[in-house]
Parts: sequence; C-alpha cells; structure tokens
Amino acid sequence: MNEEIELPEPFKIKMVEKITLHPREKREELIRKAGYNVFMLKAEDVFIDLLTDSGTSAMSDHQWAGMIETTQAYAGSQSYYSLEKTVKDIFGFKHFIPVHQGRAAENILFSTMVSPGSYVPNNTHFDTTEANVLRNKGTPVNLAVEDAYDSAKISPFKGNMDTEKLEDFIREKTPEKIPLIMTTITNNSVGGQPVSMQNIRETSEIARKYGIPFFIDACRFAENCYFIKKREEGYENKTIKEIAREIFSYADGCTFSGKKEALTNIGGMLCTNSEELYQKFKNLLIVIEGFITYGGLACRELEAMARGLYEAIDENYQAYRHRQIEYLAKLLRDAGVPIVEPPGGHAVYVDAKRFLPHIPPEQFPAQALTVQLYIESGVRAAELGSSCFGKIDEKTGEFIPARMELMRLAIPRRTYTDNHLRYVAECLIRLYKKRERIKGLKRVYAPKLLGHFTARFEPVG
Ligand code: P61
Repeated sequence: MNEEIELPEPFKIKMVEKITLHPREKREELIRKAGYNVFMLKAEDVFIDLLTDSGTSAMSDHQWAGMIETTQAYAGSQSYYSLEKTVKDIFGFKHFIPVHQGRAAENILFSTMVSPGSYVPNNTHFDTTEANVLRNKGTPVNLAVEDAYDSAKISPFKGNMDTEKLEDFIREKTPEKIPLIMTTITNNSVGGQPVSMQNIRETSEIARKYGIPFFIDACRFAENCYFIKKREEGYENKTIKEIAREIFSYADGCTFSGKKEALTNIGGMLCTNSEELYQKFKNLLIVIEGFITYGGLACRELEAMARGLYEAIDENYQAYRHRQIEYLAKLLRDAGVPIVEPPGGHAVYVDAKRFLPHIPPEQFPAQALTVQLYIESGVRAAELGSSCFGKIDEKTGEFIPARMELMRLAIPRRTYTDNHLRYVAECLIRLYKKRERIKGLKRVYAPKLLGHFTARFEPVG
C-alpha cells in the first residue's frame, strides 16, 4: 500500500435518502414560522442537517443484521449479553446498565449522588449534564483550561480540565460537598476539543487524593482516543481500544450516549466499578427506564450498540472521520471564516463573536448566524452560545451571556459526502462576504432549563 495516498471512506453506500432544497423565499417563511429557532423546523424542510451528530449516524449492514437476528425479550435478551461483553472489552468497567440515551444516565447518576448544596466540577458540562445537576439542586462548575475559550489558539488538548483550579476548588468547598468529579471527552461545549491522557490521569489522581468518585462523560470517547493517538507522546503505536481502556482505568464509572459513538439512533449506558452504586443505579433504572436487560430500549438497539462500538474504535473509520472534519475546516479557514482551531472531533465550530462582531451577546449572534445560514443554504447548524448556555441571574433578572458564541456544524457519522460539505462551506463563505448585513435577534420566549430547544426569537429592528 502507498502510505502517501490518503485513503477514502472505508465503506460504500448501500441505500440513499432523497433530500430537497426549498427556494429561498420558502426557507425565509419556514424559519419565521419556527420562531427563528432551527429546532422547530421539520427535518424534511432541511437540505443538509448538521444540527447534531447525535442519533443521526448511518448504521452499517452489520448493525442492521444484528438488529434482526437478536431476540426481543423482557428479561435476559442475548443482545444484553453481547453489549455486556463489549462494555467489558472496550470500557473495562465491572457493571453497566443500558438506558435510552445519555441524559437518562445523567438523571440516574445525579439523582443517586447529588444532594442539595453540592457541587459537580467538570471540564465543561454539556447542557443536559448541567440541567440534570441543577434538577437535583446541585451546582455545576466548569473548570476548563483558559485556552478553551480562545478560538484562534492552536493547542492540542484545549478540552483539558484546569487541574490547579480543580484542586483549589475542592479545598475551598471541602471534599464533602463534592459528590463526584467529571470530565467530558471530547469537550463538546468548547468546540469538541480533546482531553489528554495526562490530564485525565491527573484529574483522577486529584479525585482519589480527596476520596471523590471520578466519572467520565464518554459520549465521544473514541474520537478523543484518536486525538490522543495522533497528538500525545507515547500513544502513537497503541490501538484505540488500548487507549480507551487506559482512560477508563482512571475512572470510577462513565455516562455514555450511544447516539454518538455507538453509531446508533438511540441508546446509552451508565457504567461503574462500584458494587454499591450499581445496586442503586439498577433499582432506579427499573423505576424510571425499564428492566436491567433492556433499560428503556428495544433489545435490537442494544445489539446495534454492541456492534457499533467496535466500528467506532476501528482506526480506518476514525481516520476517515477526522479527515472529513478537517476537509470542511480547511475550506472555511482558507476563506478566512473564523472557526475554532484546531477543529473538533465531531464538528467544525464557527466563532460568531468574530464572524458578527457588530451583534452584541444579548442579540444572540450565533443564533442569528444559524438562522441566516438556513435561509442562505437550507443547511441546519446548531447554536452553542448564549441561547444554549446563557443564564438569567435569579436575583437581578440580569442576562449573563455565555463565554463563547459558537455555531456548530456537527457532522453525522458516515452520512454526508465531502461534496455535501463543500456546498456547506461555499454557502457559509458567501454569507461571510455579506456579514455586515446580518442583524441580531430578540428572544421573546425561553423556558428555564434547556431553553434553547423551544425558545422563540424575533428579528431586531
Ligand atoms: C449534541 F442541542 N449531545 O451534541 P443524549 N453529554 C454530551 C453530549 O454531547 C450529549 C449528552 C451528554 C447532543 C444532543 C443534544 O441542547 C442539546 O443522548 C457531551 O442526547 O441525552 C448530547 O446525551 C446527552 C443537542 C443535547 C442539543 C442537548 O448534539
């Protein structure tokens, strides 16, 4: 094999789905009716859907075959045992429970461990994690390194936890007030940035020193492992599975959304080494999700996860995945579009503060950009800025903007070709050239928790 030539996709296409681009006037009308919130659009009205990489991957023939072959049973389905075998092999935890998606794992974890007045540090909580801590009257705390917030800075592990800040925080609040510490790999909220093995090891050492359980939000663990393999000394010759096993060996458990790197449309897991926690998780699971051998899923979904996890740790697949994201990033970078550098493991994030410097945070620049991109191209992106992460001060009613204003172009796995992404880049570059004309938005409705899903906006002036 010629090492110089980059390999193409390690799969070919067996089935296709038609997509339609409506005329611009129709897109304008549709987004107005959707309250300028792309979550409120019908999927059939979207041409290229980069809203999320969650539950939108193309499954393989091997996964589909397993879904048909497995048995459906309330108790003891064979797919439960094949998932259990996979989890032991790739994650290495002693116990796991299946759940219907990542936030169900968070609900069970935090309902069990978080009490009023406690604090949960994380490199950066994603919004569902944050919401589930808050629902249990805990305080989510983000302690990512400062580099995470500098979108232009090139640095290999911008997802890292600031371990000095973490230790100071534990001393200040006392370990009794911290029921667990988390690390999210990759760090979705700040650009899908990876966390280094060294950082995970150090965080784990601090957690152990103070007797605090350490959990990993493992949604995109395999993409994170691939970054470690490519960027961290000593890992270049290790397999993704070996790297994953080392990561998880430092933790007491993990939450996982199968909708990302199990390459399935639904599913998740909560894993732990603690017998005591496992008993508690299991009992709550039965009350709110279902019996332990299906956890709120059809058994076929467990089989699809078991098979998809092996596909996600395949190195050729990861190489293709990272190359495709870099392809989109390069087209945008070369045209001067401000993106989070280096690009993340599942998405290219556009920095709306730099794209639209004339729109202040209270007018939601990343939301305005997301809306304009839909009007311009039929492409649906997601806002990860002040609509998703901004806060209202409960005492003063004051709006506290998010630290970053990002528009995320998430790439569903194995779903779109480079040509789709070229179209996305060309439309966004065209929009960049007329960026001064883009106006801000006024938020007219948003619920308190996870408000960005159903928020409504109106154009400013
Ligand atoms: C996403 F707009 N992520 O990135 P569940 N942890 C992490 C995630 O990325 C994550 C979950 C936990 C999504 C879906 C999504 O406001 C939003 O299986 C690091 O979705 O429950 C999910 O996993 C939760 C999109 C979630 C959003 C919330 O697109």
